[in-house]
Amino acid sequence: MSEMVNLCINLDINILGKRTINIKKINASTLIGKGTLTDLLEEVNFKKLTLLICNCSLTPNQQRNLENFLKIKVVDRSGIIIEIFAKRALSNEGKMQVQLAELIYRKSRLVRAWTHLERQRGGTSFVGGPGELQIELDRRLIQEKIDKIKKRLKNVSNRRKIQRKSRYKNNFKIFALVGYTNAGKTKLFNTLTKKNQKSEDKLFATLDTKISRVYLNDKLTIGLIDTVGFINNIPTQLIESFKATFEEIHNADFIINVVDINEKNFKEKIENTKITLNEISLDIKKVENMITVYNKIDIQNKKPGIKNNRNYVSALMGTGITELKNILISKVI
Ligand SMILES: Nc1nc2c(ncn2[C@@H]2O[C@H](COP(=O)(O)OP(=O)(O)OP(=O)(O)O)[C@@H](O)[C@H]2O)c(=O)[nH]1
Ligand SMILES: [Mg+2]
Repeated sequence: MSEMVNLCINLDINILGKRTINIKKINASTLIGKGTLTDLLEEVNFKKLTLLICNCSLTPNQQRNLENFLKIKVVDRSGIIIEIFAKRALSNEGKMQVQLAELIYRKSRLVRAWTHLERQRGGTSFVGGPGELQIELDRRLIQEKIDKIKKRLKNVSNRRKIQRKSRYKNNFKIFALVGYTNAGKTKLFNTLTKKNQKSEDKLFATLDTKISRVYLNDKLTIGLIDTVGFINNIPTQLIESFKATFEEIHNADFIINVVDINEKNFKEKIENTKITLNEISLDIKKVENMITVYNKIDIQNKKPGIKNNRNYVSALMGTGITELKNILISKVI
């Protein structure tokens, strides 16, 4: 629940109520049973709610039926995450990838998804969708748009391949930073590369991949990649549309998983990162060889350096970085 609350805060959504509903038997058409649904309707009317967010995956049918019954906009976890990505995308490539995810999400839904585009248009009523005929037309248009964007993204991917080839000519070993959103990947990237990429206390601050050199010592140089962060159960639409971004992770020689040690469930997050890497079909050997970096130790006043085979660092304070560099050196020589 707290993660969903955080996602909502990142979208400036004013949360007026939270509820955990234990579902004994999933209702195929509305997810939750009639009794709970009637209670919800009362709450919606009483509090004059305008949006219901379900922290789970809804089928297009369930979403539509819930909207029709409650007469408010209903959105699921995937919809919310895609919405944040849409808010964050700045580069052309990022925008294209998010738009593709949105279109794939919308294609299967009879109702219009709750997208940033809709809000920009200044629409006041999110209730219901267009008539059936209009929906068919929309679907065809959506498919056409999907095909178009996919084609353009293919060009991006080809361009990336050429860039990567020239990198290999330089005989560079490449390390990719991965891990949960907000773990401090970009901060660590900045510390190691002496760059100044935007590192902020918000979810999915980074959507675009950056690569830069790290001088490990007088002789050794590596390439370091900073990329989009993960979250538990990334919507499949995003995985599909961020292919070009994930290709960079595939082409890295080594993976560094950045973990915020202050998170209560940081161990779970390490596992979730591994699951996501499997979902994007990363070579299992690279996952097994992954270097895990425990970041933000300054908050707990923990000692930097290596203890029990763990790298403790503070990307913010720059502590534990020499030890981490030594680990990276040991991987490349
Ligand atoms: N106290 C402390 N804060 C840190 C440290 N590293 C990063 N942060 C802060 O944590 C927040 C997130 O850092 P980012 O570097 O943007 O995290 P990220 O993993 O790149 O996040 P995404 O791009 O969203 O995936 C920022 O406010 C950073 O200043 C650290 O070592 N100590
Ligand atoms: Mg980042």
